[in-house]
Amino acid sequence: MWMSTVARLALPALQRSTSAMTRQALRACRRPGPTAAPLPPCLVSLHLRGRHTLESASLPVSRHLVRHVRALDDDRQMEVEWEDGGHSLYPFTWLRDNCQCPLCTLQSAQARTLLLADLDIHTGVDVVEVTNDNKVSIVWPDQHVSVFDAEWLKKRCFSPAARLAMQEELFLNRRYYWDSTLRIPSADFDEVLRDDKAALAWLLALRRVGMVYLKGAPAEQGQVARLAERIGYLRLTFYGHTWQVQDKPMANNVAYTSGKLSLHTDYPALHFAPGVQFLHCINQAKEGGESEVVDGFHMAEQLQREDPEAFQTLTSLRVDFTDTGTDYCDFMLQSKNCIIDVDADGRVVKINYNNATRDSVLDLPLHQVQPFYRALKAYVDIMNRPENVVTYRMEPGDIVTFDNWRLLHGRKSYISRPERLRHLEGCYLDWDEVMSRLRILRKAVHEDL
Ligand code: OGA
Ligand code: NM2
Ligand code: ZN
Ligand code: ZN
Repeated sequence: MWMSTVARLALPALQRSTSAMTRQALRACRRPGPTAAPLPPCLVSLHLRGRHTLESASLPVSRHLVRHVRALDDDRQMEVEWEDGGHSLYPFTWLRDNCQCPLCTLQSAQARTLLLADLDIHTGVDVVEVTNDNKVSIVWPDQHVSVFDAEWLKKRCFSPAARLAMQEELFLNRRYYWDSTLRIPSADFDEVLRDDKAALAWLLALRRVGMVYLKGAPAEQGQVARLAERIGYLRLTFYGHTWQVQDKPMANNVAYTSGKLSLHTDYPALHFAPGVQFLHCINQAKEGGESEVVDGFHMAEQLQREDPEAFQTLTSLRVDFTDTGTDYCDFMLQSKNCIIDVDADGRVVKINYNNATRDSVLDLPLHQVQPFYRALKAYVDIMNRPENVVTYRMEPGDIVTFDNWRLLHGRKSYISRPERLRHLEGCYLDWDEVMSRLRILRKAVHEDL
């Protein structure tokens, strides 16, 4: 059913705008819908929801025809007039820099061989014209010739709308924020390993929603590594390639006890914390050990609205984190991170917070200490509101995959029984590798359609 419906359902979406797709997928996550019977109510199957996530995988297919080109010599730009009446402007310098000919590009690597030393950033043009196969040809003053594909040019249009569309296609930065009413997207472990469409739906939801639940994995070690290999490679840390979350004597981390873990992101003691985390339940405790998650980006947005001063504090003050011990090898980490990282445009991009590894060294002037605690408390109080927290209980064979830059996760304390040890196996990946696989899968699925 999945295989047959996906093409039919996804193709009409190619005409729809990205924002419409985004809204639809957002609704899909919040709205209760028809779910497969065996799933707990907090999970929503990606089989049924797949079309919503796959829609955002759609790549534009329309063919853009060039009506006319002309050189605007005074501005050193080339203007393209499209058949639909639209116009695009391309600076001469950029066009010369991005000549696609075999002299300027190593075709086998799709990489530039033209040296910046050899680029005249004040170049003019001799001739610009449309070829009869819908390409744009430019003859440069030194008689070098560049030929540009119309579709290639269209995608690289410098208008704000085109740039926005291109960046969204590349990075999928638009997220769906959620609260306790989230029905966690879920998929079948084997299907994600086997089927490209299922894998794509998984990674799209992981990016958009921040979390996907996989069911049906064997309850034995090695499964998170298989899943990481489906993407590329995992991220090695001092806790090993994969790591065993168990109640251990002389634990080198609070996670390796039976105690409660308050909402946290993993590894703020690193300046570049792992972007993605997989946790596989091999054995669950009889009493306790339930999991909790919140959408850290959504919580940051709420904090910004309710308490802008606290938001300002947490996005500007750098906090010390520390982690010392021995595992994969011995380690003595120190980091300085803002609790909430924002980009140059003020958008939240990463949460760094684990109360266990927050250092007693606090490199702040005396007068900022109390305001810092007040701000942190305000953020944590918002996170802990019941209307924001999603609670679930992992059972053997379940794997939770989530955005460790965005979600904060925790677990309730549990009663440790040596004869039936609670056991999760985990590993990390980084977003670059996950997004790389997502783009490849999207291209493959798109070409298939
Ligand atoms: C961890 C962690 C969750 C759990 O190991 O960092 O968050 O359920 N574990 O044990
Ligand atoms: N491990 C120990 O920030 C942290 O200490 C998270 C979690 C790998 C499960 C480390
Ligand atoms: Zn060239
Ligand atoms: Zn954790």
